Amino acid sequence: MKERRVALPVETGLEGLILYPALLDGAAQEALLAALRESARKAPPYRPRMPRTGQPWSIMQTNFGPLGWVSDERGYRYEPRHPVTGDPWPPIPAMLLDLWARIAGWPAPPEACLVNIYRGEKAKMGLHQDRDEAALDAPVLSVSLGDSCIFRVGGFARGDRTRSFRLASGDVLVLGGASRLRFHGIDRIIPGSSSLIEGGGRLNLTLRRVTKPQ
Ligand code: MD6
Ligand code: FE
Repeated sequence: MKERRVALPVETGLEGLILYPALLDGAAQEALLAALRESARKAPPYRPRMPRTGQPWSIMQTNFGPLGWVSDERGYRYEPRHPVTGDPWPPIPAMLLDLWARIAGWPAPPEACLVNIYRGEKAKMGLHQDRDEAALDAPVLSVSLGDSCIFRVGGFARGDRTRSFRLASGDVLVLGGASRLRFHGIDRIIPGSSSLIEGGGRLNLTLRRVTKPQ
């Protein structure tokens, strides 16, 4: 995948939380979007539900890779198959595996690529920790496409002080090291901030190592 030659990480002030603004240029964003659309034909987006209550989320999701992260009445977990079609998830697109190899600083490939799909003004994601992975020493690498969002990050307890910043199309965020278990979430999407996705909206891809490498 073609990326900007100079991709300097921005100091976020939080150790292990690294932002690469516009790491993917316009052409790379278009190419990635095309690859995602192709793969998503085999793994159609579905609406996850909250554990216990079954309340539907405001966003849609799908996954690529040997494992996919799912949420429903039975809880949060990784599954090898799509909850609606019952098929294995399609492979993680090669350009995302390349990005992981270059940026994650982790010796084994990712096993899961969770796709979050935000459409409309009500789409958001509450404060959460990513902690369903056995390989908690591996970072989570996130790629944003389409409309910008307000990303909020806090501490290690839900009530800790938080701060927020924007994530724009092509930005890559690494949540690792001392920040791996920080609470974080998406307050809202900023409509009309990108023309990448027809009709607006935002996609976020999170690449994760789930199992500990042998
Ligand atoms: C999102 N991102 O950007 C949601 N998790 O739509 C996440 O939950 C996230 O951006 C772990 C690491 C990076 C992230
Ligand atoms: Fe997360």
